[in-house]
Amino acid sequence: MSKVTNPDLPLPAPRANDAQGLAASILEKLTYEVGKDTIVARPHDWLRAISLAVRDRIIDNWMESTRRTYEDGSKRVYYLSLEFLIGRLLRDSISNLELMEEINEALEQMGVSLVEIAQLEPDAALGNGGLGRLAACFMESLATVDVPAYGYGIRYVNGLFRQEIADGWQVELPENWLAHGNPWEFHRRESTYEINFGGKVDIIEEGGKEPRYEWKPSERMIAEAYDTPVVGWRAKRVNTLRLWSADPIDPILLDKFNAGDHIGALEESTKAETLTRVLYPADANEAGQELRLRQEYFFSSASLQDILRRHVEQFGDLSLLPEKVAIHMNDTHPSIAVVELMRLLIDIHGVEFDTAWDLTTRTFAYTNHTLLPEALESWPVPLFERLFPRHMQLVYAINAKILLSARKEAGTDDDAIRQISLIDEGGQRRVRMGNLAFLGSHSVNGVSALHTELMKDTVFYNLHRLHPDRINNKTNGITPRRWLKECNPGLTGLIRESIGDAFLDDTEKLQALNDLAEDSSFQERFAEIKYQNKVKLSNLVGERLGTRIDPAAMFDIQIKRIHEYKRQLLNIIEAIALYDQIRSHPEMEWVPRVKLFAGKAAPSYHNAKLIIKLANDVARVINNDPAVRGLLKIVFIPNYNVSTAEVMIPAADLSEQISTAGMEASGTGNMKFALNGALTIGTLDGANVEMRDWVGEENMVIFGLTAEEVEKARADGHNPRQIIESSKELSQALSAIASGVFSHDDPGRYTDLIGGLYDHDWFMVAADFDAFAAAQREVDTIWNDRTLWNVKAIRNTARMGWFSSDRTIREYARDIWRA
Ligand code: B1H
Repeated sequence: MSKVTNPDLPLPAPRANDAQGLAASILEKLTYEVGKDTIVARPHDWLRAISLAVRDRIIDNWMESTRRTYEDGSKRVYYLSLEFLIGRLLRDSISNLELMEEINEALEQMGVSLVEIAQLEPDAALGNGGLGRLAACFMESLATVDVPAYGYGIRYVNGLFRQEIADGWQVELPENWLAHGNPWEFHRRESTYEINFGGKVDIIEEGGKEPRYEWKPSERMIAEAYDTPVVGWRAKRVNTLRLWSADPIDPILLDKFNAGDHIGALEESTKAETLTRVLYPADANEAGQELRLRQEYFFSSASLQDILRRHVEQFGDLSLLPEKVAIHMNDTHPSIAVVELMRLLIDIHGVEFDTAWDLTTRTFAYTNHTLLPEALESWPVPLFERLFPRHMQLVYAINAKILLSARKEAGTDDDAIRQISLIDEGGQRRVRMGNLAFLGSHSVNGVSALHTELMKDTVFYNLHRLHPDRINNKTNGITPRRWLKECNPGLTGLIRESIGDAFLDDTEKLQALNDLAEDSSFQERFAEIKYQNKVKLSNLVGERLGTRIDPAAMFDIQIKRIHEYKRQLLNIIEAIALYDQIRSHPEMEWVPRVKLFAGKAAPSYHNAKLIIKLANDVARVINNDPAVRGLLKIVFIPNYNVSTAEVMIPAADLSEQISTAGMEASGTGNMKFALNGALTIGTLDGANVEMRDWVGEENMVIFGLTAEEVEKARADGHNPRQIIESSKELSQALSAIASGVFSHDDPGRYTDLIGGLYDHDWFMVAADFDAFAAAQREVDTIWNDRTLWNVKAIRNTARMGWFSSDRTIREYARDIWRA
């Protein structure tokens, strides 16, 4: 085995990074890799050639980083995530390599426009929303802060569905990001592992200290690796994102084929291909089907086998595992990895049970991303046992060990034991993945201060009492490269000119902008850049929807997954109330507003899809009413994704972060908007609370019930009907929706949706309505004093530096991974 570095063979000389060298490279790629002459090359050919030339520069750093990690014997971090919402990579890579000017110069010589070509790159949407995008920001920050790390996930052939809006309804279409090939990835045909399912367990040795078991699976397949290099800011380090694809062991069963069973002959192929075919489109809601559990095990097992192989090759000794390896579980989706590591240590490497448990818990850490009960994963025991008979045994063994020691703790009554158990015994017996992740880890973190405190009081109440040091907070962050430097070059240019470049390496240096907030010429330039970004967004809306919007109006934006707790409905109802007000008081001076929405609904989430339809119904009526022309417009932009966000966020004046307090774990869109100089209208939920602490209460518009008040209102059985009847504006708006004013073609369309507000109003839409409407009028007042608005906007940008994912990753590295 000569896998480790061979000092006799140095790395090749790095590629030239000047415009001349880059131009030559691109031409060479176009000719020899794409096989096209410049005369006939199409835009997609250029995209491939440019990407490959850029990739070469990444590889130079990649090899160097990987060698360095081997030589230093450093600890590696492994980030296991079922989602990586990476978006486009070309501009990000060029920017992090600091080659933007050189590439532009090279392409100019060849008459090619980078802006146009870069638009052709598909948006890699291997994630649903915040959780997947966080994983992508973390990968970039890990490389930036120089932590040796691997991301592990699934190479879905079809990422998150493409959303079209047909007659106002969401329609889901397959997404095909690999249609033109993927220039960034390397297929590692040699990095394959066998992944098994089903079958039975035999005892193979009973005499020793512990009996030994052998799993005899009934189904087998192969996991194959695809590697994508992830380059950090200024190319300090390049890490690897390793995505697994499933393959059959026998692509074709020849005996079946020869017997005339042509379909049956491909059965194994189909089974394997199905496994890594599509991403489940569930965001913070149930995805509980057998195929999902198979996906979770498939990528967990492949990743662990890969991690152990690398560790044993380099260090030999498994007792060193917690010192050299940190495995992080992004939510409970990979939590079966806890049991898989136990199985590999015990059954394959012959480690004793108690030692294996000690190594496992010292190696794993877990992040919780939601408290919503419908998103807490658990699997029926019969299903778990059928797919993973050996793991089921181990779950029982772990559970016995844990409950036995929990019993000894003072204050652990039967009820506490029931809650701590890995098995939910109420009704159909289920394996609780949250408890498994918690107990299998030495660290369990929440994603904002509020969320972390709520974790201790709610879902993990008893586990926290048992392990009071385990839960800790790591407030989310966003990468300032993609979410400021690349998406908002205008603002970035102004900041560099004004306070220098230091903020590019340390976003907290943005604080220097505070001194310029009152400077009128700086305010003007800041506002002009915002205006230009709004022109760009207006053009996009014009092109995609044929709707004209005025960049001089206030751009009020809510973009995120559609979910009742995120309360797009509250926002729409308030828009209707405003519409009524404008019509009844045309003599008043209304602030011209464009309210923009975008976001996808889980295909099976009835109310979320109805809310999309409502937004479109309301938009049609309002946008066609001459009475409010120029004062109010509603726009729903279809197919929200990372690339759309990159255009919308820099163009926002107002950021809507209005979830029911206590329900949004953190939010990260909230951070992106504020960093780009939008004011937030929001509840005291998730990371909004910490944003208020940083940017100052006077620079945000906070409204509504607190998490505590929501809990109390629910416990006391609040009376939404009474609340609605006592608010004239609200009851008028609700009656209009419920009676079919916006749905003449189907007047009863919204009866149930609105009825729910009268009956229970679980999400406190009615309860928060008046406060929200008042907050919106406060926003209008600030807008009317444009200097005041600009000062607040600048202070937002100046004070958001702490929310960089570099800071978050440094905290993880220091407190959790010790890397
Ligand atoms: C978040 C999810 C999520 N929390 C289940 N939970 C999924 C749950 O496919 N599934 O089954 C997919 C996603 N996503 C989000 O994580 C939170 O709602 C946000 O508040 C948070 O900012 C984000 C990142 O921490």
